[in-house]
Amino acid sequence: PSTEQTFIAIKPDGVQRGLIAPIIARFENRGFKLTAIKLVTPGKAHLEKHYEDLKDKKFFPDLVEYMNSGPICAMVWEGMDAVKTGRTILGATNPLASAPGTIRGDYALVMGRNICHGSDSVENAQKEIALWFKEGEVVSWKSAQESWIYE
Ligand code: YYY
Ligand code: MG
Repeated sequence: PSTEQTFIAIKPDGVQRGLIAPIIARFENRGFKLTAIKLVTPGKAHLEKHYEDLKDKKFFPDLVEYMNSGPICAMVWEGMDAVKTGRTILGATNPLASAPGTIRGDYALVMGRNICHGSDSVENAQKEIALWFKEGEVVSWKSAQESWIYE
């Protein structure tokens, strides 16, 4: 099976609204394997680094303030096509454009409270995992379900 990894973070609104378990369930139920998880408040500088590609956008200060407004549940999920499929599970950036059945399409209405983050490329996933997790916090393990999820 693929060992592609993606960085998924439940943003402060998702944590405050009690959506950690339902979001985790969607990734688990699909067949992805959790390899790292922690609840963190990493601070402004870290969040600015995480979103550094967006630093010139007009919404950047509000985005960082929102991300800095409470704990974030940071995770690494592993499995086949994890990056692209993770984005599909999340839905479109603008929740109003997200299909029902996606996390944003089921739980959110506005872009500045869109519940969760997911890496947009394998390269960015690797960068984000390295930014949010220390060596050793990402656990390599074999799921007992593996042969029932992959052929
Ligand atoms: O990857 P994704 O989260 O779907 O969107 P990005 O374009 O990377 O933007 C990151 C974050 O910024 C988005 O989740 C909400 C916020 N945002 C915004 O508030 N207004 C926009 N016009 C675009 C993005
Ligand atoms: Mg993005």
